[in-house]
Amino acid sequence: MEIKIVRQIMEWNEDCHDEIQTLLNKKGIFMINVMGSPGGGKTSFITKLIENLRKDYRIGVIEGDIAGKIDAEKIAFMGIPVVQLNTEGACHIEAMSIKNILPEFNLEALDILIVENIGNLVCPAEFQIGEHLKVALLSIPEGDDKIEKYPLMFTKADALVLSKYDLKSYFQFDENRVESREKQVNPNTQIFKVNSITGEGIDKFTIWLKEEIKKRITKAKEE
Ligand SMILES: Nc1nc2c(ncn2[C@@H]2O[C@H](COP(=O)(O)OP(=O)(O)OP(=O)(O)O)[C@@H](O)[C@H]2O)c(=O)[nH]1
Ligand SMILES: [Mg+2]
Repeated sequence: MEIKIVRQIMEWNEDCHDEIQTLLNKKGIFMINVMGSPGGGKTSFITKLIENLRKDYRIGVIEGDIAGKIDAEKIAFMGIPVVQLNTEGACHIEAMSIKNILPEFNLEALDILIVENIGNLVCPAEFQIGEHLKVALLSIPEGDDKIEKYPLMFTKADALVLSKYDLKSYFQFDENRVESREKQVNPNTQIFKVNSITGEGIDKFTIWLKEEIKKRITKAKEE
């Protein structure tokens, strides 16, 4: 079976990922790729995370959507620099798009760049976009079988955020099933339980993220 075209795109994309990382490392910017299903709670999670981080870090956001600027408007409303990327049909963001968008930001005035990927559990997992960290959201109403059905997303994730955790009592969601499956596909993934309406659980994620950023800075100094 021929998969040439896909392979070429992946190789090309991989180069671009490295190029972006080199630039971001030079500027001291930490990039986070937030992925998950449509409506899984990505924007809500990002806004709560920004509230926690903004006193210590200068944050920028790239909002990925197939169309429109609804999410970018929510971020702009917070006074955070944001660019909306419309993929016009593509189900994931590619590194080249990020590279093209970076000049839209004042990179000297950024510590963290958060990218909200296109709502999809499949394609975004396949493409590196220059990020230092991948966060996968799985909301309670989506069901506890998603790691088995969409393993790549959860294999690649550095953090698994169980979002809409406040809805747990309304759904037959077996948390142990999710946790044990995640351990099988990626024993290094950190699991967090959050309610992005009240902000419950975001503090724990923030503490972990700050540690990851520190580790990256130490590593960059050694390089
Ligand atoms: N109860 C509850 N609702 C939530 C939570 N997080 C998000 N929601 C709701 O879920 C809906 C979708 O949230 P968004 O944050 O827009 O989800 P998204 O993943 O950014 O959606 P797309 O960008 O369209 O893929 C909204 O109505 C939110 O208010 C949560 O933790 N608990
Ligand atoms: Mg969104």
